[in-house]
Amino acid sequence: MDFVVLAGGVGGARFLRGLRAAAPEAGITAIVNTGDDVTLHGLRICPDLDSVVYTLGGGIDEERGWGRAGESWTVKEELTGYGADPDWFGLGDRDLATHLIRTRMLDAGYPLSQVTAALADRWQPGVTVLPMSDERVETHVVVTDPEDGRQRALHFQEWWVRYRAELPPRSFVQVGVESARPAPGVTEALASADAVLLAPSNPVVSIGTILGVPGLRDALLATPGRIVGVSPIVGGAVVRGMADKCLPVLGIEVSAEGVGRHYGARADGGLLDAWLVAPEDTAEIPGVDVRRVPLLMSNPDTTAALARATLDAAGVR
Ligand code: GDP
Ligand code: FO1
Ligand code: CA
Repeated sequence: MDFVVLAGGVGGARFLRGLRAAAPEAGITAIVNTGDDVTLHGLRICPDLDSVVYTLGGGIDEERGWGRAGESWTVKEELTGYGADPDWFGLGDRDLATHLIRTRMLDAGYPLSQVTAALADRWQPGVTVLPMSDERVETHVVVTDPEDGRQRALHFQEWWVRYRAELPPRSFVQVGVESARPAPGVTEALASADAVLLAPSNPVVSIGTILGVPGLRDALLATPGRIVGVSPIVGGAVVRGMADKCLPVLGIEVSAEGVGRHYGARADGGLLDAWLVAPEDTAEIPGVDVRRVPLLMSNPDTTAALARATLDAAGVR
């Protein structure tokens, strides 16, 4: 069996870990969002790729959901000592090694997909980890500056980390997406998938960004398997993070039903054959097989159970 998962960072990574446990014999390919990627202190940082590889490789800091376990922050403190901008992004000493390797390989001309494979070789994630594209696509956020009411764009990471998404977002722009293509292996994986799963990731800046890569959505809809999504909204709220700050920008209700309707029914030109929501939520989505199952990935067992439910909905278990 071959499964493809569209994933962002913490939600995608945890779901992938559960799927790997639920279907150890399956071939799993993760198509990971790269819109969060940023260059800081001269280094290229790929948060969602790193969350996925670190989580599946056992190197993740579980509580943060990003960066390395057992981290230290000496370099960050030294950078602050020099007054080096930016001081609001947490670069851990162990994590820095990943960015140094990645930056060196990118500068040498290797595409991001090959850099990711090289980094994953150390971590042995047990799934194939693909960036959504080898071309740079960066999510920027247009906000209204509270000081002067003027609109300005800032990188998603500055909005998310420096301002904690407190500046009201007017729109999200994927800079560079027009000239991006699916990374090598992406359309091939989708063409031969027995099921494609939309992880419980941020529907706007994770899943939405992946689907915005020209050609990717069409490849997804042409997949022979069923497309099954998992709601990132449980009990009417995000489980963590600030997707509830992103959804309204696209007019999406912060609910399991709202996100499911946004993805839409495959039968009506949307994406979903099935949609998993938590028992405490309801979702009426014509044309979509909605199933209510526990959705909290609070430990390996509940996460594997969620993954199994997803495979049941995909008709592959
Ligand atoms: P990010 O890139 O680090 O923000 O991670 P993702 O985009 O992959 O996922 C973020 C989303 O994961 C948030 O909107 C959360 O609501 C969702 N999430 C986190 N933990 C869980 C969980 O245990 N269950 C479900 N259903 N969603 C979760
Ligand atoms: N998220 C934070 O909230 N604060 C940070 O200081 C921070 C540093 C950081 C460093 C490397 C990395 O791969 C991810 C990092 N993240 C941090 C997470 C990152 O901002 C994610 O893109 C968002 O959490 C949403 O995906
Ligand atoms: Ca992310």
